[in-house]
Amino acid sequence: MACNPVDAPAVGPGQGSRMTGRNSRLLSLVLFAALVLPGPAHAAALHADLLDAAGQPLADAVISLNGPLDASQAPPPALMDQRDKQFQPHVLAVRTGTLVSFPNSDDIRHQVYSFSPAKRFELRLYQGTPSEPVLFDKPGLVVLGCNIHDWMLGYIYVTDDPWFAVSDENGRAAIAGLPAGRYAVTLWHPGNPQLLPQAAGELQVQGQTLSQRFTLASSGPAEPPAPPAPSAFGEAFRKAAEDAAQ
Ligand SMILES: [Cu+2]
Repeated sequence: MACNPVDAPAVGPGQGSRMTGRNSRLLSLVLFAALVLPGPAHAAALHADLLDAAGQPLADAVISLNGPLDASQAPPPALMDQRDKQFQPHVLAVRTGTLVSFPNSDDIRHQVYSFSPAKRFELRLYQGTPSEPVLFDKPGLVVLGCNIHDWMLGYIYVTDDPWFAVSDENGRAAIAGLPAGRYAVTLWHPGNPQLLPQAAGELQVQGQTLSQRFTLASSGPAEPPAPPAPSAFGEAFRKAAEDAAQ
């Protein structure tokens, strides 16, 4: 790292003034950023109500916005948990380039996999948190399954859009910190028959909080399938499968 001043081998009498020059350059960069980049005072929030075709609130729907600024920093890591033999959350939205960890909060083992073109992977049968998170480096939909529990179904929606949110059980999704500008809106929900994202027009943001309704082409709420009721045969079969996999 020859360009790093800390590693520079020569410490001469000129260093003091060099550092001062560097500091003043840094200061002007900070001032430039403060003048050019939109501050919190100009940032707006979007409160979206996501509804199905019948006007009912849709949980686990994704809204994403493509707008005036690209997010250049690496996206923060994300979590897809496994709890009570379900993926938790049912739908996780992340930006392309996100590292996702798959902790297992159950006291049994899971074997998570996906055959989706956006990310094919398999985590060997495990308990606790696997050491390596998985990098989601292509936009697209990643459908998750578990080799031990057939009903386990989860979705990771990977988007290039810098702003996105997943709706809660009331169909509400909030996105904060939006600079003023025009945004292209995209919606997605696992109840969509083709699992395809849906363009939803443009949004003009001007520094105020916006409340807006969006209707998704959806066949209705997509509840995660429930674990099958335990039966003597089913339990014995499951145990045999788990033992065989060990
Ligand atoms: Cu499982």
